Amino acid sequence: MLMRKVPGFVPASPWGLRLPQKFLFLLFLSGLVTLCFGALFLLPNSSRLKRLFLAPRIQQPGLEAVAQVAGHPVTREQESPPNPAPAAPAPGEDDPRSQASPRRRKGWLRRTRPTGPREEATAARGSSATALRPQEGSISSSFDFNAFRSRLRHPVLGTTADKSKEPQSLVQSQREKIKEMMQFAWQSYKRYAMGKNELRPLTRDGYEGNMFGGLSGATVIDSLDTLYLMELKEEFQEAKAWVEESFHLNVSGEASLFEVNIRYIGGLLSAFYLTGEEVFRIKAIKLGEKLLPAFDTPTGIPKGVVNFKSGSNRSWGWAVAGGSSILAEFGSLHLEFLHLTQLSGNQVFAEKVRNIRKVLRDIDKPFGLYPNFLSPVSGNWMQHHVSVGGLGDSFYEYLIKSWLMSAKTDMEAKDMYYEALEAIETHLLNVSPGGLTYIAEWRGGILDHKMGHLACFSGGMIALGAEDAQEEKRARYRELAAQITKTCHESYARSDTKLGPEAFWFNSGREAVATQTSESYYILRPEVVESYMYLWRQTHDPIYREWGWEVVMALEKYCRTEAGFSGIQDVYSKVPDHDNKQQTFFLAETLKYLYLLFSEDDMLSLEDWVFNTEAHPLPVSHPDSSGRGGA
Ligand code: DMJ
Repeated sequence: MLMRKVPGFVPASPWGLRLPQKFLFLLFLSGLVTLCFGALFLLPNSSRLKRLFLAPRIQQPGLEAVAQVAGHPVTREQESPPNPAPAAPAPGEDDPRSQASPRRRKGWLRRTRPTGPREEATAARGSSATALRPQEGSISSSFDFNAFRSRLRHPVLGTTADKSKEPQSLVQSQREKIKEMMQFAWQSYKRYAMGKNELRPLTRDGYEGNMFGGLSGATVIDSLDTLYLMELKEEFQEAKAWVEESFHLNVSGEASLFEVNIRYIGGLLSAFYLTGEEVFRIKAIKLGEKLLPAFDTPTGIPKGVVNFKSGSNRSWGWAVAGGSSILAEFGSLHLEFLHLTQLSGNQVFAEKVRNIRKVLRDIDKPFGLYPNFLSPVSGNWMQHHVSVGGLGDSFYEYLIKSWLMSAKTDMEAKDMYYEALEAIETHLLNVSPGGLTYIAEWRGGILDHKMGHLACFSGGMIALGAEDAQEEKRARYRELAAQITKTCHESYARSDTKLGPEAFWFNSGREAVATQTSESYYILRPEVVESYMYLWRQTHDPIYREWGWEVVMALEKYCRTEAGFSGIQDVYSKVPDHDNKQQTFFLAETLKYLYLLFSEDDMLSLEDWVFNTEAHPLPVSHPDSSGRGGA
C-alpha cells in the first residue's frame, strides 16, 4: 500500500512490485526471521527452547530408542529429572561444570552424535526391541580399545617373570592351588549345571533362582574375568562360546536391578575391557537398556525390581512394606552405568546415575548418616536404619571407587565418601571390652552391637581410601582398616571351621561370634578375603597372606564336595551340613581375591582398575597425553 502512493511507481505484477523491489523485500523478511530466531536465545528462559530445538539431535541420542525398547514412552522424568544433576565427569570426560573446558564439549559431541546414517535411522525408528540393533551384534562405538590399553600403567596381568625358569616358590604354589580350586569349581558347574545360574553340588544339578528375570548363566558371566586372570584359557573359551551362542536377552521375568547390574553387566564389561571382544560390549549395553524402566519413578531413584516383559517396576515387598528402594542397590550402579555410556555413546546411562547422586547429595542426612531405605516416589528416607553391612554396604564403596575410577576428578564422590566415613566413625564405630574394633548398626540412634559378614568389606574400602584422605587422617584410616580387618579375622578364628558366620555380635562378654544358629552359616562369601587383599597390597604385612591361606584350607576342608564347593549351615560345627549351593560370587570374588592376594601387585594394578562390588575389574579413566580421559 505504501508503495502505491509513491509518485511514478508503476506496478509490475499483481502484487505491485518490480523484481529488484521483490528481492529487497525478501531480503528484509529473511533478516526479520533471523532476528526473531536469534532473540529466542537471548530470552532469560531460553534453555527450554534450546532444548526443544537442539536436544533430540545432540543432547540425548538414543534416549527415545532406549525408552521405547522397553515399551516406555519418554517421560518428563526421563527427559529431565526433577533436579537435574550438574554433570559429574564420566570416565573419559572432563568436569562439565568447568568453564575452562571447551575441548571436553567437543569430545562430548563427538561421542554422542549419531555416527552415521544407520544410527540416525535406528534412533528415529526406535519402535521395537531392535531399536539400537540394526542387525544383531552392531552397536557402533567410537571407543578406541587399543588407545585405552596403551594408557594403562601396567600390563593387565602384571609383569610376570618366566615361570619355567624360576624354582617354585611357596607363594607360587599357593597361587596354583587357588587356580586349581577355580578350575574345579568351573568344571563341576560345567558338568552338572552349564547354562544354569548356579550349581547345586550335592544334588548335582543347576538352579535358576528368582533374581535374574529369566536370564541364565550367572555363573558363566561371573566367572569370565577370573578364568581370564588365572590364564585358564580353555575354560575361558568355553565360557565365551556360551555367551556367544547361548546367552539370550529376550527373557521376560522379574529381575533385581542390583544383581543383574553387579553380576551380569559388571561381568560383561570386565570381560570386554580385558579382551576387547565385541560380544561382551554389545551384550552389556543391550542388557543395560533392559534395566532402564526401573528408573521410571517420580524422583528417578530406581525401584529394586524390573519386569523385563512389561517394562514395569516395583519395590521389594519386604523393603519397608513395599514402598522403598534400598541404598546399597540404587547406590551401586554408578561405576557400571558410566562405563555403559562410555562404550555405547548413549548418555542416558550416565544421566540416570548422576541423578541418583544428586538426590543423595541434596537430601538431609540424620547426623550425616545415610539410612538404608528411601522412597522412590517422595524422595524421603523411610526408616532410620543405617548399616555398613547389608542394605547399605556397596553405596559407600561406590563413592570412593567413583573417585578413583574418574582418575581422581570426581570431587563430589570424594567429598561424599569422606563425609560419610566421618559420620560412621562418630556414630557407629566402637571398640569392644576385649579390644576389637567394629562398626555397629544404627536404628534411630540406638546401636545394634553386631557386624554382618557383608560389613567386613569395609576394612578393604577404608584402606583403599586412606591415601586420599586429608593428611592428618591418613594414618588413622590405615589403622582403622587394619583393626576392622583384624576383627573380621577374629570372627573366623573363633569358629570351629575357621570360616566366619553371617553375623557376629559384641554382647555380654561374647565377642565376634554369632549368638543364634540362624546367623551361623557361611555361604562362600568374599568380604573378609577381599579386605585381606587390599590390606596386603597396602602394607605387605605377611599376616594377610597367612590369614588368606587359613581360609583356603578351611574351604578345602569344609566346603569342597565331590561335585563343587558348597556353603555350610554352621561354622561352629566340625561336621557342618552343606547348603547345596555354589554361589556365583565364589567364582567371581572369593577365588579372585584369594588369587590376587598371592599375586604381584601389578596384576590388575589398583592404579589401573577398580573392582565393582562383585569383584569385576573396571578401568580407571586415565587421561591421554592431551589430557582427555581415556576409558
Ligand atoms: C556379592 O554379590 C556382592 O559382593 C554384593 O555387594 C554383596 N553380596 C555378595 C557377596 O557376599
